[in-house]
Amino acid sequence: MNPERILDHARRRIEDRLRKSLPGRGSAPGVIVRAMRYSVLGRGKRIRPLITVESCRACGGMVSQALGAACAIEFVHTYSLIHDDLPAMDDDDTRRGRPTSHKVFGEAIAILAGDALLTRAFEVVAHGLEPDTACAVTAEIAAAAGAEGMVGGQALDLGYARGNGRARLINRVNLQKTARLFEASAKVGALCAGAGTGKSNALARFGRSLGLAFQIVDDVIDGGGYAEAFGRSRARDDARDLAGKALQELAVFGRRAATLEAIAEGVLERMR
Ligand code: GRG
Repeated sequence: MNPERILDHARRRIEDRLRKSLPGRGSAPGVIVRAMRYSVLGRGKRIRPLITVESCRACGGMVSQALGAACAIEFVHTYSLIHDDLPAMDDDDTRRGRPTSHKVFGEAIAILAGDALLTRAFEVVAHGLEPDTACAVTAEIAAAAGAEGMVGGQALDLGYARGNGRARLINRVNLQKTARLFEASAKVGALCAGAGTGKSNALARFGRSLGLAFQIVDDVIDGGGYAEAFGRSRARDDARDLAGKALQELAVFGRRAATLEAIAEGVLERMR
């Protein structure tokens, strides 16, 4: 099978597991269940969970070993999107091609749906993995999502930064807000496969560089952030360099990393 077909197949398995990992109707107040399902089951690219399952395969594991953790990461990502869209943050009306959660369910329910997704993520990890793996995966996802990761990056992005030059600040925001969760996505795949530290660290570096490239590409498409600060041309070059750096980390995995290579190439493809 070529990498694109493997990724299509993995994406279908992720969609299926996401659906099954969300609370069902009747298990919680209906409006919370509907709001959680509405945001997660929208049209997301699923790049983070794909990185997780393919990192697991690159280390010799099977997709099934990493599916639960991959869904947990997508839940954390979706929670961050719901909260980012709120009037107190970016105040966005649309997300994934349809009205944002707070436009449909109101602000209070959007906040609670985000909270419930964040906690569901850790429930899925706790129930789906061996205790030692669950513990390591929990620590990695929590660190990437918390104050030293995504939440801190968001705070910096909202203007709560001190003593940083503009360039340094943008790089820090991109690292914490976006790249840390990519790094965790790759590392968690390695953990689920039971990989040693050499492979796990190589994948973490792959995820971090790819996450930085992903954010710059996003800024090139939107014309904001990195592209606004440094100009589109430099932003494009830097995104290519970072994706190249990510690809170099895959050399030790040989053909087993062909789908991760395709994911990295797909990130650059978005800016063409
Ligand atoms: C509210 C704690 C908190 C954090 C918010 C993720 C985030 C931090 C904000 C979202 C806005 C933004 C531009 C984030 C940078 C990362 C990014 C490009 C997110 C969008 O990810 P995609 O393109 O989205 O993978 P889909 O919908 O495809 O999953």
